[in-house]
Amino acid sequence: MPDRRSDSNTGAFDVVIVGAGFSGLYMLHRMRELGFAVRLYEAGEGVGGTWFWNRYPGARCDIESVEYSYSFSEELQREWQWSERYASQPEILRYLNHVAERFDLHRDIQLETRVTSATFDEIGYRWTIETDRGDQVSARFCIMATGCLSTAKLPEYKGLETFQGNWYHTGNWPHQAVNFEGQRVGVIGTGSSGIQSIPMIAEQASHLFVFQRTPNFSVPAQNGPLTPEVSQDWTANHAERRQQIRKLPFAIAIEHSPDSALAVPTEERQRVYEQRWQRGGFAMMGAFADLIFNKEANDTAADFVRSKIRGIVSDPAVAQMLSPRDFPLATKRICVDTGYYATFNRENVTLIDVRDNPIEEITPTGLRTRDAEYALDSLVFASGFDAMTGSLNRIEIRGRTGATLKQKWAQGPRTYLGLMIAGFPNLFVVAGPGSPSVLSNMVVSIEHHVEWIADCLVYIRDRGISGLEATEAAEDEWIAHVNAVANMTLFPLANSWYMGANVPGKTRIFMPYIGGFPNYQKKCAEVTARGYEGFVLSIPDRSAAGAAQAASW
Ligand code: NA7
Repeated sequence: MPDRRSDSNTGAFDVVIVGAGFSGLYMLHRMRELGFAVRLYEAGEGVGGTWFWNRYPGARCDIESVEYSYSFSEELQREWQWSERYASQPEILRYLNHVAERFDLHRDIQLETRVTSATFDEIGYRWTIETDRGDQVSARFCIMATGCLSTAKLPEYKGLETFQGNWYHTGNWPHQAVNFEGQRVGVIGTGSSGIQSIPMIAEQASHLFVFQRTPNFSVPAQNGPLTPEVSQDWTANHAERRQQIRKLPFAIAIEHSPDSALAVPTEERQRVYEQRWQRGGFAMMGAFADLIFNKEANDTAADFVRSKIRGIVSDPAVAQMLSPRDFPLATKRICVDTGYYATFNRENVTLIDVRDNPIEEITPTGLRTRDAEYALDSLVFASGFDAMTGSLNRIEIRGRTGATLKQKWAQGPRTYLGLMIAGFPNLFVVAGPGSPSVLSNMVVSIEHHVEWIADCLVYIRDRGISGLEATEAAEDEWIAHVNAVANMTLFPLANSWYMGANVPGKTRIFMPYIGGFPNYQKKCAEVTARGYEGFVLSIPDRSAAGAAQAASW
């Protein structure tokens, strides 16, 4: 296909992509390979998405580096070597910068530009996209590669503006190293970001106060340098390894036992858990087949982790406070740590329960809970994100009827396959709510979505049609299925960000698809094979405005 970049001079593109993380970068590359005129807008000063913003100390992927990387290019796979089993944020960011340079992506990326609105025009069958830099461009397709965990959420305490020290959110960390040496530091939040950063901050701070509302289950990463054997094996066999991974429920290379946790003797169960604990990371999730379906089975794994906490933490009262009890293991994303529980044995670390003793306000010199006042030099909010819908809802996206996506999603997100939305033709979401996304290896899911979208756009172009829109019926059926599958598991029992429960006022609905990546992939393939079942394909646009656009394919 010819390179159609020249169309960008007119502000009329085939495709506009929003976001330059793992999704946006590969989407851009595919679009260019296929000859589409494309522009990508990115709010950050650099590419990398999640890995651009989350620079907090200890930030690291919880999926193994060899798997958490693109598979689309043989050369890229061969030339890039990861240094550790679990890659740190700086290394992943270096990788994504390498990808952007290697595939010459920067020439179609506009950085430091936030998309503020996207408006569909039914006559021209095109989207008008506006940015905070005053750009106004039009595109036949708009692809949201805006990420699942990109809208940082600050707790709504009064008084933050009066705080005289420095404060940070883990999801929007400064680019310069932050030095906590000799400081009294408070960390609010004990999800994955808190659990990764707390051991690192404890090493620097004169005293670290951890304000915990809900303890989380965390398992050791058992991180270390990536051995040459693993590296070489992966390089030699990556095609086969990737194939195997795509057949696994979470598209993550863990061994899944077919056994029930309740069908084996106690000693055998303990042996299996111990082996998985020593293996590290998400291995625990595959220990038994019924862990996410059966509360009794889940309790055995949860009890095992609680016993580990008791074994590591010397003060029994602190161990008790760190032990999760009000949700089943893994129904909030299990955390993967390095030295988290042992950090609470340090003299300079204090754990404060803010469930029964809530934070009431931030003061000029620290914070005040119902029962006590804490003097702090710095405050770290590890308080999470408006997950899965936050980044889409802050763009004013107006579809065919003039209603916004935010209005449509007031009762929770509704999509067909997590990819498209009834009423919003030619608008695609990469790893959107209703797709496996955060319940899978994100890179595998992202590559699958990018390729599905690319095939769809070629299909549309080849037929000279204007585009396609998901039907309400297909969307209803899919959302019913997403909910039915979720309700077969223990996941809805937790007040998790998967449920929208971490944002006050957000509708509670289980957002990701937990039917497994292979089933999902099969469903998407069937939809395509049946001529885009569940979508309405638009007839060629014969209007004057449309005729001009139709000339583009
Ligand atoms: P998470 O997992 O949403 O964790 C946020 C933490 O912050 C969690 O412990 C929350 O407690 C706590 N939090 C939030 N608001 C408050 C207030 N107001 N007071 C006290 N504590 C609060 O976000 P992360 O950034 O750690 O991880 C997100 C994902 O990124 C993670 O799952 C990985 O996939 C990577 P709560 O549980 O709500 O009581």
